[in-house]
Amino acid sequence: MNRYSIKMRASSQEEGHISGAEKIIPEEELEQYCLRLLERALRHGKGKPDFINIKIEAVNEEEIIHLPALLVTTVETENVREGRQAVLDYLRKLKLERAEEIMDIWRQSYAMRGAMLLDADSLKRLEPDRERGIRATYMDMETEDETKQSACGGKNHFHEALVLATKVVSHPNIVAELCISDDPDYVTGYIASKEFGYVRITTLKEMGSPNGGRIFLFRGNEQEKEDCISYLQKQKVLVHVDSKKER
Ligand code: PML
Ligand code: MG
Repeated sequence: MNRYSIKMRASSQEEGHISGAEKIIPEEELEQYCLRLLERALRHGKGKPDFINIKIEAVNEEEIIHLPALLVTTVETENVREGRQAVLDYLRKLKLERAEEIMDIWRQSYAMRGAMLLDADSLKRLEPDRERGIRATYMDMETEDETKQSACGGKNHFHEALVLATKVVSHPNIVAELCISDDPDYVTGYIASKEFGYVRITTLKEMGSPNGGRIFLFRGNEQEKEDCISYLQKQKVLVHVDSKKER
């Protein structure tokens, strides 16, 4: 099957980044998805873009890695204090000795465009460009049902994040990923790891706050760091979601 990667990003002088999305789809769905991503760029709540970029690249089937989605669990929390405590507990379960410091460093990722790549033990920052960070990209979801359709029209925070987290934590040197959305009206975030899967935490920030960011916690040597960054930014991944397994 011939496939294409499509990436859309939209911005305006006034707002900066407005919207971004990506898909890896069969050739026969290319026109339909281009249109949907264009609609998504034009109808975003953050405002009207004055710049929209749609990039389309052919993808060979042999280049794609197929991964099963991480198992999903949800921790219901009443407020931000409980939510952050839940993340801290998981960091401790993952035997990360400097868990509290990681929680503090997370704030530094709010101003970044991509994610922070942090050494899980020394807490040294490993991104080559600290402002840009690391952007995990070239990934999409494969599913047999209509979930995919609904996920493409408007933004489906959960499915897009599950795909990204599955790609990220599947790398042998990634210990965990932490994420808070930067969307002001989206307060659910997560901690993902091979050991505990994708753990949604229902309250990680106050409603209305634009502060969000990601940390990829890494453990390995210099060569493994280079390989990991290359995997995150270039490897094409399709994540197979079985909607019956979502809890
Ligand atoms: C984002 O806005 O890109 C992050 C979304 C986090 C989704 C968390 C969830 O609902 O599981
Ligand atoms: Mg966002």
